[in-house]
Amino acid sequence: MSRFVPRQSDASATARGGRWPRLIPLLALVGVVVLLTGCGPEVAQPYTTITPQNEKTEDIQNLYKITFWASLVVFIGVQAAIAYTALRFRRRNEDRPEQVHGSRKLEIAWTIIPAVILLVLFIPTAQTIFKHAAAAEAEDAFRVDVLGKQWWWEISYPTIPANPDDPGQGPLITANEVILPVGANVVFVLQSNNVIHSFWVPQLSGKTDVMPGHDNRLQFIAEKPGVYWGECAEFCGGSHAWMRFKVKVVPQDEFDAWIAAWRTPPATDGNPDTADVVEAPPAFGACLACHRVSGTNAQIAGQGLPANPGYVEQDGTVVPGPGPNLSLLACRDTIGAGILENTPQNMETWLKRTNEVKEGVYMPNYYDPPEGEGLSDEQIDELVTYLESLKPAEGCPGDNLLVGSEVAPSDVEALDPDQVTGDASP
Ligand code: HEC
Ligand SMILES: [Cu+2]
Repeated sequence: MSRFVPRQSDASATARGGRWPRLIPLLALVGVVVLLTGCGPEVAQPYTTITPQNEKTEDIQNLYKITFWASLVVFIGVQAAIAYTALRFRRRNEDRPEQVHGSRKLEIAWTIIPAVILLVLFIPTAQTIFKHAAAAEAEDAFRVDVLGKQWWWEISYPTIPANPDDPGQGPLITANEVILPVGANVVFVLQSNNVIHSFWVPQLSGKTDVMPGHDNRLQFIAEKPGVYWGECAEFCGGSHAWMRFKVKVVPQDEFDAWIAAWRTPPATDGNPDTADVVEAPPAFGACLACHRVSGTNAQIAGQGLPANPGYVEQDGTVVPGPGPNLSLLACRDTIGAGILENTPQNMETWLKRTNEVKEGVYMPNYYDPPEGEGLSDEQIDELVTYLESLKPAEGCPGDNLLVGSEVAPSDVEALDPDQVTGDASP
């Protein structure tokens, strides 16, 4: 049976042709919508991969461009061949066109062309991979250890002692915000003892997996002051989507001021009568199993990579593992690795409804525990006041640094250009 459709009558051909003009506005509309998705100030899309902010992401962007243009050439070539074939060999009469079997020329061509395209993509890709892998081994780099937890990040600075007079106190440790001095050649050592996470700051680097039992390294240079958003890019459990972080790149003097402030005891008057933790409300005692505040005697919580809280150790004991280090907590933009903006109101919500706010969270709810013996509203208020006071008197790092990637679209016009110290805009 012939697979050719019988010729239409003239009348129905016209009717069929008549449908197209009506589709054109619809197609145009779809096209416009698709185009619009690419609009808006680029700096306001901190998770986009196509606004590189340092040499490394420029290099990645260049690979992307090569791939894009190569794909475009292939696309146009294929479309042209389809159009040519359809027009040149369209049915003019009942004869079938010449039937051929095999064509050496064609087969050689469609073997060689993809091989060439692959080489064009492979060589620069391999060069870029080796260039940056070598940089991650640099001995003189500024090392930052990143521990992937469920579902937050512990950040420690092995070269910066918590207390220069007492090396036994270990390194400076923080959580969910990586503060860096501008220009630093940073090597991140990525570690996990739970599941696989992936550390990703789209504007500063590609992603690198955070593997249990294997330390991966990731290097980049923080070239411009700015606030860059990152997230966990490997599904790691129920609250994976709320495992976000920020990289705040600040001038060296602000970085030094941040370290000094981190080492300074909190200047709170939360409760001048308690000596337990420097001036912390007594209710904070419940929190000490998992949290530390530098400069106080709240130093008993674990740090580093012990098991997650509530995890049963081999000898049968359940250990409360470490939670985020709360030093200078009020400087963090968010609570719970991005799930709530850091405001007093939200801090109250976090403490009262911890497990509702963040699914599967390893922090117990102390306001309304199953046993019914929770913290009172008053105690929660005290805790909120205390936590919100944990910041340096001179201001937080990056405070005066309204930079591209931090700016929400609606803020763009309101920005005072003189305030923008750094320039993260393309
Ligand atoms: C059993 C351990 C544990 C105890 C006890 C505990 N927490 Fe937590 N806390 C955690 C963990 C784990 C997280 C990280 C949760 C997440 O983001 O997934 C956390 C997060 C937080 C955060 C957010 C920190 C940030 O940078 O986002 C605050 C604030 C906090 N806890 C305050 C408290 C207070 C106040 C208490 C006492 C009433 C307390 N916690 C008791 C384990 C604990
Ligand atoms: Cu994760």
